Amino acid sequence: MGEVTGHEFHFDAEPYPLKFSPAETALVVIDMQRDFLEAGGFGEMLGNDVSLLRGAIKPTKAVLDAARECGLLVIHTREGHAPDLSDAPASKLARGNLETGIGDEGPMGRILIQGQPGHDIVPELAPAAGEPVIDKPGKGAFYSTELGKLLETNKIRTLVVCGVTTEVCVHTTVREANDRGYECLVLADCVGSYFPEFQRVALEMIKAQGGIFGWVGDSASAISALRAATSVAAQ
Ligand code: C5J
Repeated sequence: MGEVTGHEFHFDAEPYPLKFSPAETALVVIDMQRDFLEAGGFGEMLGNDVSLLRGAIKPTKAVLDAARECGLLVIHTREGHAPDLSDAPASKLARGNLETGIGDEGPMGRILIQGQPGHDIVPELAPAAGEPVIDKPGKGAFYSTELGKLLETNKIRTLVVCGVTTEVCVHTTVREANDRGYECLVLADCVGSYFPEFQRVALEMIKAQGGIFGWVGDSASAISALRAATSVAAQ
């Protein structure tokens, strides 16, 4: 496949189309982990309806396939901590006054601990060989990780963002990215929240005021833009 430098493509998005160059674009899939998305995991244990998050799996898989086909850098993140919890602030461990919380034995192993079954990415969206997986102790994917360096090394300017949850780790990461100069496109059907009202408002907030910290699109229009880029590259 040829390189698509010199061509500019655009994603249909709100508040206006977002120009991108595939060589400078990465797909970032945030925290699609079993503990958040699967029945019997930590999220459900806390009383959440995981079906509200699971709806994002299928469109995200379709975007993942199109991004891989187009040769985009694909990055996955996971929220979690070292087994000794040395990277977990006391405030995070105490938050919620939970009887069973981070680091405790939960329904899918120790909750949000690296290497435990619940910390894994759901099998439908498993990283392909060579795709970077960023382990992050916070809500934002830049805090205390190598993500910034990875994007700089690969000369990335645009991030296409999928993942969970919309108002927490997706928002925090997009805000961090925006302040670092990245253009972020959040795909509405590829992100999910346990709270339908938060999902709606979180997406509104991103694109308000002329795209105050990003753009909002959907999987169908992102896939069509990626396919256009892929077909130019194949010529
Ligand atoms: C994420 C959370 N990934 N809601 N975590 O959003 O605690």
